Amino acid sequence: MKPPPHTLDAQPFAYRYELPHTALVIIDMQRDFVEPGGFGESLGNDVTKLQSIIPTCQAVLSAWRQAGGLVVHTREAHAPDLSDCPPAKRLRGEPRLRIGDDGPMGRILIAGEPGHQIVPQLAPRVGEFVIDKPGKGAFYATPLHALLQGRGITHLVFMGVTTEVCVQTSMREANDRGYDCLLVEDGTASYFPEFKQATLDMIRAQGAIVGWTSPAAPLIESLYK
Ligand code: C5J
Repeated sequence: MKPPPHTLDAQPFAYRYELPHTALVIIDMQRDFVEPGGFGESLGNDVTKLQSIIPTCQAVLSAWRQAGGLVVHTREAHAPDLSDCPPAKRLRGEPRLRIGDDGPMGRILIAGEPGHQIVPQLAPRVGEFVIDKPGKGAFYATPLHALLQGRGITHLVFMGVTTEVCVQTSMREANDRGYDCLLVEDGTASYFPEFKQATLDMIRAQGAIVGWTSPAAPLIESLYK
């Protein structure tokens, strides 16, 4: 028999999902964005704004794991020879450190370096998927869509950083591929709080044009119903 769908209060209206067909996607909770000395800080950002969501992300991840849901972690990453990093991305602006430069946590945003790792509080477990992505979106030049399709996934719950860059891009990519997406409001952060707020508003406007949003608490509660 099919398990009953979970329902939670969300904006702009209730979000319904079936756990076996839903994946939790945690975007780019990497040391390079969240810890001092990484790419985020080299661009002049205050990384403490991103650190503040770690406890909420841990609570959702723990409940999701306990319920037996599929977990996907993404990391923004480039090959050591930078063959997948367009010059337009590497050379833009005047950062203190560019992608591929040596920093306090190894080469900035390069696969396998310490800064590329997910923060220890949210470290992936065996059996969870870890997707390295060269772009902002989790679907561009990655196997994510095929992987989700292979497992019958139709719904995605998003957390991570940064709200208006990699999270929003990934949600829009997912929406165009037919997934029903929920963004956990207190499980996502931006270096610019006003951009986070604008993104939440944009996503759920016009009858959930990109998807739904809700705080973590109702999502966690729905997992136990
Ligand atoms: C950025 C991201 N901000 N993970 N990456 O360049 O949002």
